[in-house]
Amino acid sequence: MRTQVAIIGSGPSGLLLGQLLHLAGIDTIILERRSRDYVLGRIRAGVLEEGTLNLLDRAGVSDRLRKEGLIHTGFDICFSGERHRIDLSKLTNGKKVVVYGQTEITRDLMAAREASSAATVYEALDVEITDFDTKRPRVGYRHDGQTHEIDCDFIAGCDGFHGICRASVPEDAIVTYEKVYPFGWLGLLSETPPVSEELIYVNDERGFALCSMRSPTRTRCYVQCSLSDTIEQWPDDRFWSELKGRLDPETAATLLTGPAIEKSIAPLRSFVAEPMRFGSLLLAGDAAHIVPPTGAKGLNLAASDIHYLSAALIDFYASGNDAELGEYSRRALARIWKAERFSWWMTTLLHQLPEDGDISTKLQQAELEYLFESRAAQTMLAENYVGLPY
Ligand code: RFL
Ligand code: PHB
Repeated sequence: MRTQVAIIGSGPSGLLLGQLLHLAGIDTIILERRSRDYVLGRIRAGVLEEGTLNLLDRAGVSDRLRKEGLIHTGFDICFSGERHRIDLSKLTNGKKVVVYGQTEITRDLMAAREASSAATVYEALDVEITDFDTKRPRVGYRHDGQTHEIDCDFIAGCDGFHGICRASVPEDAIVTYEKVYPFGWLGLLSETPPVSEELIYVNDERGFALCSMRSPTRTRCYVQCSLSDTIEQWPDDRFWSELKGRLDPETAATLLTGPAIEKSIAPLRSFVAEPMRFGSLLLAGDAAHIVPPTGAKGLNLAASDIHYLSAALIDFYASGNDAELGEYSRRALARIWKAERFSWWMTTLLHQLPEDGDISTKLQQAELEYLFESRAAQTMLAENYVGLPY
């Protein structure tokens, strides 16, 4: 088999790259280890920056998003029993974010791909990439009990944090930076109306909490939990009473609870791999970097990588020279590090960090008080939350 760009992974990065390249007349094959339903069943991100929305417009997959997405012009931070609103639009000249689940974006992108003639292989096993230090890289995999091989010009490593693409790069060619946080997020999705029209981020002595949503009838909430906790230790009742305990009493009193449709624990990590290009192999999204979810940046960073990468590949096929591809890693990383900083800052501001001692509690309190008093501090938060320019 032969294609121009072999894309490994059908998460948002791989699907969006496939769609933008398809619109530019570039041939791709997507190889995905899991089934289509498994990919659609993963509940993850919910908050989209304007840059991500514009890119989805350009990809021609935003009809439903523009109809059903919930426009948010601010959010609350709850601290010491009081809610403080961060007015994103006022602080950023009218910018906003849109709440629309990653699952729905994935569904829209999959539908667009199925409507095109582009190939996707689900349940592609033992994917292996070779010769990416040459101009004729190859990808091998197993499907339906048979082995297959693809010859291509480029391999796009969109296979997430645990994928094989980054892991295939020789150790001496890559530098990684990592911080693992000593706590996790327990997330619960339920068919209940959100407690508030906007998101509420909570810093409480019992730990961080977040009240988010997927629609006017669907709630997504998180509580900071211990890394050793298991889902079995968190029946729905315990989750809801813990969340209520972390919210201010007025909000807690209006919280409607219901059975979990989905519940999962996610570890928190900051991670960057440099560079993002190794000859004919190009990494994008979670394959190259991870942010803790507090700043709602993971999916948005995947989208901005694809903005730079798709433009560089399209330029390569139009001009025949790879100058733009040579700039991909530098351009993407400049934005990635700023999002890493912001996500680390939001995480440190809002979680309980007992291992850092009492001083961290006092510093956090001072930082939050300064934030609530200072328009300059709120502007820093708002312009990062709505997304820095591409
Ligand atoms: P994905 O989505 O992990 O997709 C990678 C795909 O590659 C496949 N794969 C392989 N395929 C073939 N061969 C192999 N060897 C393979 N190994 C893996 C996988 O099955 C998968 O389908 O990476 P991608 O596309 O880069 O997208 C990244 C985003 O999914 C991620 O950054 C966000 O979900 C992060 N995130 C959030 N981001 C936001 O922008 N806003 C948010 O509000 C937000 N909230 C979150 C989040 C992530 C969370 N978790 C659980 C990690 C909330 C949570 C709880
Ligand atoms: C979500 O709705 O899943 C969500 C929202 C905001 C975040 C993280 C996750 O910061």
